[in-house]
Amino acid sequence: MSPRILLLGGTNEASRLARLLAQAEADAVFSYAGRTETPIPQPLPTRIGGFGGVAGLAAYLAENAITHVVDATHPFAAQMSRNAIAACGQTGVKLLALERPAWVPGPGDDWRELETVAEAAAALPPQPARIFLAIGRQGLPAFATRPEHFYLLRLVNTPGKLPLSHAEIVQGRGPFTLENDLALLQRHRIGLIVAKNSGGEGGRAKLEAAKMLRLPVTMVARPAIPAREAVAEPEAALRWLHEAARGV
Ligand code: 3Y8
Ligand code: NAP
Repeated sequence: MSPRILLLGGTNEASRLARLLAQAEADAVFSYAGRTETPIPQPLPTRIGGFGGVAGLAAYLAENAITHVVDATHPFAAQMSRNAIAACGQTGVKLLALERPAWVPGPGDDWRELETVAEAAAALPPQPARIFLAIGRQGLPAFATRPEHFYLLRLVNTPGKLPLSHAEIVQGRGPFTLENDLALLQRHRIGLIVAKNSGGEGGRAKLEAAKMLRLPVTMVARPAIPAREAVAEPEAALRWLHEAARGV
């Protein structure tokens, strides 16, 4: 029986795998959480919204006769990944993570690596600074305790009320370019960047720009996710699915 695939998306790699699966005319469904107003359309049948925890995901797998799950969610989407491990464990559905490697500092990078967003807020400099808070929307409340700084925020959708008083928002979905991020940092006279160690190419430009402008970066480490079979490239995930189709 050919695999019926659930692809948990929301990253550049997930979109690349979706194109490969569509070209292969695979029996696959793409899944978004529904975090943004108009997510990029995908070349696969797409569902949007949570499943309802582990039980909801297990039920979805059974009701849709899913045989293989590829978790290509973002490294900070740890709850979704934990739920996928649990639900696939309960139902016997095969699970593969498509997860890009973390960024590592190189020559010329001035990084301070911290474990959590809260630690990053606590570690901000004592004197007022102009900070590019490039972590999206969900982590912002941690910085409400540091109102003395100016924050430049880049958000996919402009939200309602912000927990930060001294802040300016630019709207952006990414992938971002070096030219764009250099201009952004210079235009807003940024002195420090706070980023999540997401890996991949879509959010890397700000780090290249920081290196060129000799700006320090506070890098927040990924949350821990329990061990699971994983590959780093969409092509390897496709090979895994082809082998599954041959029953190997
Ligand atoms: C809803 C789907 C693709 C996917 C593109 C990648 C690249 C551009 C870089 C900065 C950092 C940030 C943020 C970011 C990047 C890609 C990728 C990536 C970072 C979309 C998307 C969805 C989301 C959700 C959104 C979060 C937010 C995080 C913005 C679509 C565009 C900061 C993460 O307002 C909100 O609630 C937004 C929430 C989760 C993190 C946060 O906590 O706020 N992504 N991002 C997905 C869903 O509903 O399931 O709208 O089209 C996807 C992408 N975002 O197909 O090429 O592969 O990483 N996304 C971070 O990495 O730090 C921006 O500005 O420099
Ligand atoms: P999360 O905190 O790990 O997940 C919270 C809940 O959101 C999950 O328990 C699940 O709800 C639902 N969910 C998450 N991803 C889903 C998906 N792809 N399909 C269906 N439901 C999903 O997730 P998050 O960090 O908010 O990320 C949400 C989405 O944004 C993911 O697709 C992720 O790939 C993408 N994204 C996140 C980041 C980031 O920085 N966190 C960056 C770029 C893209 P139920 O429990 O109800 O099933």
